[in-house]
Amino acid sequence: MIVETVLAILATFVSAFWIMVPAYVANAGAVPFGGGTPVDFGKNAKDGRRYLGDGKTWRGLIGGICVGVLFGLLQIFLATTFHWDWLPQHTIVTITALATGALLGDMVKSYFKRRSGKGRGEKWPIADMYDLVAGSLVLLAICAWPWVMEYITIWVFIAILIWTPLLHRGANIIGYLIGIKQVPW
Ligand code: CTP
Ligand code: MG
Ligand code: K
Repeated sequence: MIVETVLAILATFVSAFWIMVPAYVANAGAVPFGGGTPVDFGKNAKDGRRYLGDGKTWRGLIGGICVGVLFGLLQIFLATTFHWDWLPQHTIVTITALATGALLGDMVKSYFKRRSGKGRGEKWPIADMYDLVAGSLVLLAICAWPWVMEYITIWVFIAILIWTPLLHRGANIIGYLIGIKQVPW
């Protein structure tokens, strides 16, 4: 009984992580690729502040999506080769939606962050990490609703909410230490 419960909880956390790998990798992958032309081409909105700011670049966007999808392809390869049938079975559609949605959510976040007067890289606690969760899951729901219904239970969703701050904190500290991120958050 206790063993089964522990295994079920573990499986929930592993499934949540497995689902989110393309999104987490895309988000982190944008950092080393970042630089060059900003997505908003340096333009200001009517309030005189940038639409998105210099932290959102085409290279980061495209590069991040590509590594996210690449990791997703690796997951599909591993799951099919080794018959990891108990894990959520990713498809080309789910990994692409998750990777793309993560970075679209991040840009929507930056749009509102600029409107609220916060500068590039300035801390904006909850929004700075759940932007990628909201973006990736919304796009996933749009592109693969039956898949979401099959794999994302309320418990998996809660596990995603728990994983996110842990991984976000860890990844940002690593990025800061190896010098590809300006601030440790
Ligand atoms: N990055 C990028 N393009 C993106 C997303 C991120 O080039 N679409 C790069 C930028 O170099 C950015 C870094 O990854 O500075 C960290 O990403 P993030 O924390 O999302 O951006 P911030 O610099 O904090 O900008 P903002 O305040 O707009 O969130
Ligand atoms: Mg930031
Ligand atoms: K972010």
